[in-house]
Amino acid sequence: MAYTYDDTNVFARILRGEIPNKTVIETEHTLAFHDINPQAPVHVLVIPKGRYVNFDDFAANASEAEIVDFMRTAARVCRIMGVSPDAAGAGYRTISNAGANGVQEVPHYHVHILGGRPLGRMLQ
Ligand code: D5M
Repeated sequence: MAYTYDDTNVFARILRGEIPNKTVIETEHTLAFHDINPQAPVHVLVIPKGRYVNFDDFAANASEAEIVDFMRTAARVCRIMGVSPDAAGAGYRTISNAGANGVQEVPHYHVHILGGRPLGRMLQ
C-alpha cells in the first residue's frame, strides 16, 4: 500500500527544527522526545526520521538499517527513562495508533512508550 505523507504534520515540523521538542535521544535514523501531553510519568514518543505514515508504511518501506535503529533506540529510551523490566518494579507499554480506528492523530509513524505508574490491563 502506498501512503501519501503530509509534510505539514507536527512531527515533520519537529524534524525540520521548526518547533522545539524535549529530546531524549537522537540517532542517525530516529528521534525520541517527550510527549507534549503526557499520560503517565514517563511518556516518550519514538519516531523515524524518514517520511513514514504508520507502522504498515514503515515496516514495508523503511530500510533494515532504519528499522534496527528504531527498535534499538526505543529500547534505549526505556533504559534511560528507568522503565526497562529489569529495573526493580519497572515496566512499560508501547502503543502505536494507526488510522481512524486506531485514532492516530499525527500522520507520521510513532511509538508511544508509557511507564512510571501501574498502567492496568488494557486487553481482557
Ligand atoms: O498521538 C500523537 C501524540 O503526539 C499525542 O500524544 C500528543 C503528541 N504531540 C502532539 N504534538 C506534539 C509536540 N509538539 N511535541 C510533543 N508531542 C506532541 P497519536 O498516536 O497520533 O494519537
